[in-house]
Amino acid sequence: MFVDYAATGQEALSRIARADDLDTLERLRVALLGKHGSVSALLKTLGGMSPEERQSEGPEIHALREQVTSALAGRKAELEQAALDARLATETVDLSLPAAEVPKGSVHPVSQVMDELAEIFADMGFAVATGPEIEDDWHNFTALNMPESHPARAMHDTFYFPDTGPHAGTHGGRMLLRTHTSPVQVRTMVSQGAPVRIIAPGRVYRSDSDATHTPMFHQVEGLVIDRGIHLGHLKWTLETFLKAFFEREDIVLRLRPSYFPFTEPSVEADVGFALENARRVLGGSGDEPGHGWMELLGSGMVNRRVIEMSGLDPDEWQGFAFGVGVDRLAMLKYGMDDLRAFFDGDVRWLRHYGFSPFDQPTLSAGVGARA
Ligand code: 2NL
Repeated sequence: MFVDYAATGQEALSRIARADDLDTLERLRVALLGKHGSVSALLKTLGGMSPEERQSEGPEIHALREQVTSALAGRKAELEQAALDARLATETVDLSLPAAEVPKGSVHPVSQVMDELAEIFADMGFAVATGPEIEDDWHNFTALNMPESHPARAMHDTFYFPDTGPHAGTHGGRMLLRTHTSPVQVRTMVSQGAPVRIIAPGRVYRSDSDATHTPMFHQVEGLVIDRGIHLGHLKWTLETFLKAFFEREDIVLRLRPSYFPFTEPSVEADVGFALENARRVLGGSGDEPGHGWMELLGSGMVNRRVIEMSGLDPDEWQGFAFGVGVDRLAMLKYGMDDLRAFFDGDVRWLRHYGFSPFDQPTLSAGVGARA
C-alpha cells in the first residue's frame, strides 16, 4: 500500500490552519488523532508491516503525527489569544460605578460591651469563664450562702423547672434558670481550685418585668481568689475598670457598706456624675454642686463560708467579688434610655445603636467603639 505521507500532512496542516474557532479545531483533533482518527489509523498500519517496511515507514508516520500535534497546539494558542484580544477590546469595567450594597449585620450593644469588658479585664490578668444558664439550686443559691428561707429563692423571684423528671442537679436540688453568674465562679473554684482571677459575663433570669426590669438580662461578675487579698485590691480593680470602660480619668468612686449573703463585708459602689443639659454624665465627685452619686455595682470580700463550700480553705485563701449589670453599663456609656428595646430585635434600633464587627475593642485603639 502506498501512502503519500507528505500530501496527507499538507492536507491536515491546511485544515488546521483554516479552523477558525476552538470547537472546529477540537473536532479536527478528534478526526486526526482521536481513537478512530486518520493519523491514528496510519499508526496502526505499522503493526501489519514487515520489519523492513516498518523501518522506512515508521519515522515518516511518527514525524507526521508530531507535525499534526504541534500544529494543533499552535493553532489552539492562536485562537485562544484571539478570543482574549476580542474580549479585551469589547469588555470594559466602569470603575466609577458605585459598589453593590452588601447587607450587613451589626454587633448588639450588649455584645459590644461584653467584648470591651473582656479586653479591659484581660489586661488585668482576668480570664473569661462561662457556665450553664440552667443551674441546680446548690450552685445558684446554697453554695452562695443563701439559705432555704432567702427571699430570692421564692417562686415569684426565680424561674424553676418542674420538680419531676430528669432535672436533678449534681447536689440533688431543683433545676432553675440562674439568677446571677455567681454559679459560674463557684464551678470555677470547685474545678480549678485557687488562685482564681476570672470574669463571668452572661445571661441571667429573674421573674420580674416592668419598665426597668426584663425577665432576662445580662450580668458580669468578677472574682479574685488568692493569698492576702483585701479591700484595697477590690477598690483599685473597680477604679481601674471603670476608668478604662468609661474612658475618663476623672471617674470618682464612693464605697458604701451594704449586705449580700455571699460577701462579708459587702460594699456598694457609687460613681459621681454631673448634670449636663439634663443628662447624667459620669465623672467628678458626686458631692460638687450640680452633681450626684449613682449606684452602679455591688461587691465585697467573698464570704468565708462560700470559699469553704467551694472546697477551699478560707484561712489560706481570701478574695473579692463584684457584680454589675451589662445592660445598664451599655445604657450609661452609649445613651439608650429604654432597657426593653434591647430585646425587641427591632432592626432600626440595631442599626442605630449597633456596632461594626470590624471595630474590635482594643486597649491600644480605645475600647470605646467609634460613632
Ligand atoms: C449585686 C452585685 C455581686 C458577687 C456579686 C460573688 C460571687 C461569688 C462569691 C461572692 Cl462566687 N460574690 N458575686 C458579690 C457581690 C455582689 O453582685 O448587686 N448582686 C445582687
